[in-house]
Amino acid sequence: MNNMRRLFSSLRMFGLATTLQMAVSPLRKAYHSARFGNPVVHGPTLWLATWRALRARNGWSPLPTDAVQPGAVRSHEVHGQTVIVTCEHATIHITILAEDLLRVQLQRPGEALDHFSYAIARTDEQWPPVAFSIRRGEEGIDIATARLVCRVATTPCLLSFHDPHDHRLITGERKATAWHGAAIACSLQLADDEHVYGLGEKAFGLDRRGRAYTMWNSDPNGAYAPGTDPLYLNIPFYIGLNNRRAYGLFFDNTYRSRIDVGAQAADTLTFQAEGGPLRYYLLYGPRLATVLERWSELTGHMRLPPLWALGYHQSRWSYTPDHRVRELAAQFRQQRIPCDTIHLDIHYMDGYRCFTWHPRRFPDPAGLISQLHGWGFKVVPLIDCGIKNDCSYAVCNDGIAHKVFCTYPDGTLFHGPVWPGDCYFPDFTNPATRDWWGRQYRSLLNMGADGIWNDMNEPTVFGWGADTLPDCVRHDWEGNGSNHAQAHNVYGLQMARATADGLAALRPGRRTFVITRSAWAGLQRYAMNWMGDNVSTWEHLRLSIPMMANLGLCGLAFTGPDCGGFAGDCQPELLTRWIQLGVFTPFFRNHSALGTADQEPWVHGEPYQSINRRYIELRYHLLPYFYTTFWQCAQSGMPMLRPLFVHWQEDERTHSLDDEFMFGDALLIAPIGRPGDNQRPVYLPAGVWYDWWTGQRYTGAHTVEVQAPLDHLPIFARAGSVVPAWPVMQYTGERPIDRLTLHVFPGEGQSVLYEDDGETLAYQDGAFRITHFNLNIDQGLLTIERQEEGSFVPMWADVELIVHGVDGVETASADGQALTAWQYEEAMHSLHCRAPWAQKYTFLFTPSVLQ
Ligand code: MIG
Repeated sequence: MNNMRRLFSSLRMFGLATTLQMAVSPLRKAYHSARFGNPVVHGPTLWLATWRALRARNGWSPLPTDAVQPGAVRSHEVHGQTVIVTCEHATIHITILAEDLLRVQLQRPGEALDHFSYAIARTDEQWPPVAFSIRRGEEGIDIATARLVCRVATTPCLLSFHDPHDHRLITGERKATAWHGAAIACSLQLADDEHVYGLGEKAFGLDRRGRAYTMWNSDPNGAYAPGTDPLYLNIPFYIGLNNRRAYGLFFDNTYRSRIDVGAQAADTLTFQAEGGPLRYYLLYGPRLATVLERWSELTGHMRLPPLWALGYHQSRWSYTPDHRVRELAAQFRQQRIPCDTIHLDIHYMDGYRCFTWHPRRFPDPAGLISQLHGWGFKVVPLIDCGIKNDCSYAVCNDGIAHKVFCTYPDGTLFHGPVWPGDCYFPDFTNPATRDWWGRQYRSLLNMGADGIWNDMNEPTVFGWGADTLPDCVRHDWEGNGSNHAQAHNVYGLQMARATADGLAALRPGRRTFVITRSAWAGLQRYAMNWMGDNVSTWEHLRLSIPMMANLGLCGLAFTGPDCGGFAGDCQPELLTRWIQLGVFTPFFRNHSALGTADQEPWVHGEPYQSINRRYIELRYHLLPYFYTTFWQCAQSGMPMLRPLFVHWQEDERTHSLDDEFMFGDALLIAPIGRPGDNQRPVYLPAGVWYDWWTGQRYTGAHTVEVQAPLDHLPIFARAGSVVPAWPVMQYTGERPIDRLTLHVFPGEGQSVLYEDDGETLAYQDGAFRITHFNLNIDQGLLTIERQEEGSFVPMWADVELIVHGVDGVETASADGQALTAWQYEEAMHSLHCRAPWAQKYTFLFTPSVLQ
């Protein structure tokens, strides 16, 4: 029944040719299976489906009882930063990379020791050596840095990790590290009240505890539902919050694997992989911010995107033909709804051939793009990874000539159906292929494309059910040779890398914008992702918050869902609430599937249209603040969108809270996620808070009930912060920006503003400006002191101060000069005044006002 439905919808969506391809694909697979063995993974489809279903139902079975373990410790020796522990059946290498960062790697007899990983950005030599000591105590061998102790119990060998005060962080489970054939497993104990976060893109709530997850990048074959696992992007990195102390653990293994977070046994976390090394990195806090910072050093800092990427993006599958794209662009400007970027989905191509344009639908792409540029838009076309097997298609022929495509072990090319029909798949683990791929973008860039959207790169091959390349397919793996079982999970990561590096080479000096659906740990140093095919439902709106939060904790902070939902028709109220949330998602793109109702911000008329406009305008108003949060993330790995426990780690009430979040240091956002709701409870953590809209003050550490009619998104600002803003513009290139607005929330605290040209790499050579604000309040006297570093000169000349939550001022000054031209806004309880860019501002309030 399901298959019939799928057949029908595929006939409608991909056309006859592709559907036929799909139909013959099982036969081809059966043939290859007979020829190359490995029936489990690319065997006949029925076999495969049964196997999948069984596996899904039963979960993975643990390694058999005769699995081998390291056994008792025989001896240990130190080699540079590594302690080598020799056990009866294997050797364990414990490398001290930093005081709070260790790598543990198991070496089985006959196994070469290999640290290579696509996730890791920093080689061992790039970590400055740190001191450590080795003590033999009663409980085993203690390998201690100033911040972390790794205790090796000796009979049998068992690792545990402690802080310097001997608080236990984690302990290996007895009989924990084991292997059987190629499969490996490693178990750790979870504390009773321990929370577990991370693991990449998972369609579940914030805390990962109590479930088992599969790590195998997959297209769920149409939209996913809450609870669908796995999805497109998996990262075997988790953060444990154990007794309020945070640590991170990265299982650096790309094979099909599973992480059981207390599902089988409530107090055990087990990582199990079908192959590859048993290697993990341990990152110790105890502050979460420290773990995030180390993680970003280990896997690489986020690339600073161009400013326009922070604007509003509009997409659909697909805006076609060209005049529809023009009409769309014109609508935005006529409606005066800000928008920076239009995405072009697959129909712009000629028969889904990457790097081509459809001759009738898009006869003059360069002309179209230059017109859109003239209106201030950027254009981001989609490129899939499958290259159509077609002897009249230059990219295909060139790829064959350059040997860039993946092959079976006997050297014949792997091919399988995707949108264009039968396709070849570039091997992105080959540096030469990545270069070749990067060069393919030349024509798109010459026509004016501003960024690139990579899709289907799990990689997905059509079959009956989501499918991919067989395990036996060969990969170059940087010249070392490997197969798809190992390369699968990094395929999307390496494609995004090839794309980003290609763009950077073609446009030196300019920042790149690459969006990808699939990836693995470390993506942030090349590109960003969106969260795939969701659905236009309230459930999906709510789900997107913990999904983004956990991706951010894994280093992939620049992310977002399809705003308004991909599959299904979006109802007016849902779209408006989703746009309100979208303002505070790092990636703000409205996208919708083929055949769904229009979803642009104006389609539902009033009152929705005006509210939608007002909120998209708020995004543009706050761009300097957003941009600063991106810069902070690029510096220190602190995500833009943060679950509350990132700042209030000690407050247990934040540990599972996933319907509100912080955006940056100053703003707490509490979206409305249910139909008809016009109020909601909001938990405000310790401290003083201001309602963004009314200036009302709240004392935190409790829950408040907030009114939220359709035009109201609850936003709270932390006392003691400065939120920088600009006048609203239609697109980020609209110039000049003549004024900087500083939203001031009285209290004590520090804030920062980061500025640069938003486009080039000149900031890497010092062309930036960082402004620090220091707020103080003393008996009604509010002082804002400012310090700056860097040489960048912004284009605004004028400053406006808006002091929130006050009822009147006695005197105000800028560098000692009285400020007189101030206005009072009754509804907002705020004071507005123009001022010079001074070193110090003071406001003396009527004493009763700020208590
Ligand atoms: O199999 O390019 O997730 O955003 O619109 C569907 C068409 C292929 C999947 C992407 C979606 C995109 C669609 N693509």
